[in-house]
Amino acid sequence: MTYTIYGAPGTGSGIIEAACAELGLDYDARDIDARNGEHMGEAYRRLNPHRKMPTVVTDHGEVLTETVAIIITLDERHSTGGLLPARGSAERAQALRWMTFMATELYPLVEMIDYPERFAGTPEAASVLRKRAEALTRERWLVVEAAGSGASHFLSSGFSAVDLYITKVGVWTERAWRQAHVPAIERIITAVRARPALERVWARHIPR
Ligand SMILES: N[C@@H](CCC(=O)N[C@@H](CS)C(=O)NCC(=O)O)C(=O)O
Repeated sequence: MTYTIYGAPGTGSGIIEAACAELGLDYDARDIDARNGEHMGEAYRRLNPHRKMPTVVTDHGEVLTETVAIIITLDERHSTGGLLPARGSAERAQALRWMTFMATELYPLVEMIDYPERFAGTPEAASVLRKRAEALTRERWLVVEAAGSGASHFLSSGFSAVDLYITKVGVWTERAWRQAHVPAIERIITAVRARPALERVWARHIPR
């Protein structure tokens, strides 16, 4: 099985490339020219009507979107890979809880920071909204910080896809702020960036 991952360097498609790399799966990262709006074009819309990245297409032609759903699907289909704790376990419940928190409470703020004009009627309102979204992002990272194990992985049971999620979404918040205010998150990011299986992914997705 080869997974085709549509995305772009620096975007959330890095989470899925990292998940595939950790599982040792074949994947083909297809970069979209997002800076020039290729994801807004007709060809990509036919693939993903919501026009967000990533979109994953399987060999069978299945289309998968939504980072958390893709991670859970990969884990279900390749459960020996250790992406998530065992089904039904308390640790898995916490993994799903906190990945969903990041996907629904943190990730959407990125769109408000990057494209405030989509949500606000005037340039002034857009500027206020962006600042508010930046402040809320920091507040919500503090919530994640307090919930983790404190070690270099979020779950007390060890490395999981939660750490991949934290790393990719976390690097969108300023490093100096992370170092000063969320040291446990920073420890996770450092550890995940050093994982040998992920070297190729981070070289594309996280600028030094
Ligand atoms: N809920 C989606 C969010 C995906 C998302 O917002 N992706 C960003 C890139 S990191 C995107 O496609 N942005 C393009 C845009 O908003 O125009 C997921 O979890 O996959």
